[in-house]
Amino acid sequence: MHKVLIANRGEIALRVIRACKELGLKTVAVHSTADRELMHLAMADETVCIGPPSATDSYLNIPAIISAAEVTGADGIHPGYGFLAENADFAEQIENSGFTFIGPSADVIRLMGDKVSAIAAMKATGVPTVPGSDGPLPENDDEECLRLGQRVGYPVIIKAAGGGGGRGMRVVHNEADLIKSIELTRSEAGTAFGNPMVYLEKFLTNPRHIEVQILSDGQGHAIHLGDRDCSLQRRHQKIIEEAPAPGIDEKARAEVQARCVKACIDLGYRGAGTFEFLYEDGEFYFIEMNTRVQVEHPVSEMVTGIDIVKEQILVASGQPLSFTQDDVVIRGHAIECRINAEDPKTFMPSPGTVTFYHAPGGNGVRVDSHLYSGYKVPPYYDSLVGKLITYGATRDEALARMRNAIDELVVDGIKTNAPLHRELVRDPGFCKGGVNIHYLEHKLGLK
Ligand code: MV4
Repeated sequence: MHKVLIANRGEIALRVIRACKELGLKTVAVHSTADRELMHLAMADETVCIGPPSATDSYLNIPAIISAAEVTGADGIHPGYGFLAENADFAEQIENSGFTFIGPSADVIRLMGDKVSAIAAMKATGVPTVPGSDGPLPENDDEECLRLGQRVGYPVIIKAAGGGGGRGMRVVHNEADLIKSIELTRSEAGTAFGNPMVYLEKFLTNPRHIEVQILSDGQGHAIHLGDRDCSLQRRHQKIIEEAPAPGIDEKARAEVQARCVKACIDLGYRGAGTFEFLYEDGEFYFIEMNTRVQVEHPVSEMVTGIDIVKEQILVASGQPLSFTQDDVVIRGHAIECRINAEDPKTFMPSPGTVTFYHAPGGNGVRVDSHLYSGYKVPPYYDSLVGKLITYGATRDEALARMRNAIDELVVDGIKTNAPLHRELVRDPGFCKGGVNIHYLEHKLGLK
């Protein structure tokens, strides 16, 4: 691979271009007409405008992106996260056009995109799953659905096979509501995902959201980079993540990490990936796999010293992993605060011009952000404008550094959620560690 096209924008485009430059690779930045002022365009060897502000016509426009690769002679395409990162057709068209998709094969993306097939694959390889229907619910067989509900025990959750990330699901508290909930979820799923298939799981009432980061070369070598706790969230938007997850049962942790590595080998997985679990009463339950680099990947990089984006590029270019599990040591603790351009009280987006920007610094502080003084945050895309990551020998040290860092951050001209972070990193519950997925919504009075 010699030239990488970055099919994304914002902080992740900047993150990818930095990795490419470290590896001595040429870069192509593609952008919409609303994104001419993005910082990484100035760092790229070439830039190509691929369409108007609407993401549908630019960052989601597959022919425009492949054409940009053709005219610039790029040979690799990095999708970042969001947009086309988990679109199997995109990966397939890239490979069929003779380029390298920096990610897993289209087949694996498709397998994991369908949550029913993903869960079946995990069961087959020995990754622990949530007790449930283990397959799609039958259409027109209410008796069988009621039997399944009874066997699993209430409450249950109905999920769409085509959903994920919190889309297309419904909790059912008793038998009387089961059939109509299934039909509602099925009908919504057909409309939203073009796939009416639904499945059933036991509903875990107070779980934590723990995920395992893996790297795999598709040549028989796979490793894990430990876990992350992403429980602090609001409406399925993560706010703070950390690595390693605090207070996890060590036996269960070692077991689930080993199962994830085995799954990568069994799947022939190539690239970076994340196994998402619910963790309750000392046990892990697989819910989904993400086949992309994630927003929160830096906390795993900080505690392992491994550059996940560089490794993605290296394994995509056919190189075997250059280190083994024994080389991976989880050392210290890292915390990430997502900085969003939004009102800290209403969570409404707050685009506009950043009149002054000052990034924090100091020992163990990392800032992944495309902000600069004078940058205008466009209203068309996700409101994430940066990530503040701190590292420490202990969780308390990482937290103390985060309190300083978030206090030092200055973003004038737009509203950001920094005031919320300043409160959260001093919240006794969060500081203690191990809060569940409902903690933030309860604290905000949403539940
Ligand atoms: C669940 C669950 C409880 N029990 N599945 C939400 C996002 C999607 N990835 C899966 N989700 C959940 N699945 C069972 N069987 C609770 C959630 C859930 C959740 C999960 C992770 C992080 C935040 C969440 C917020 C609400 C619900």
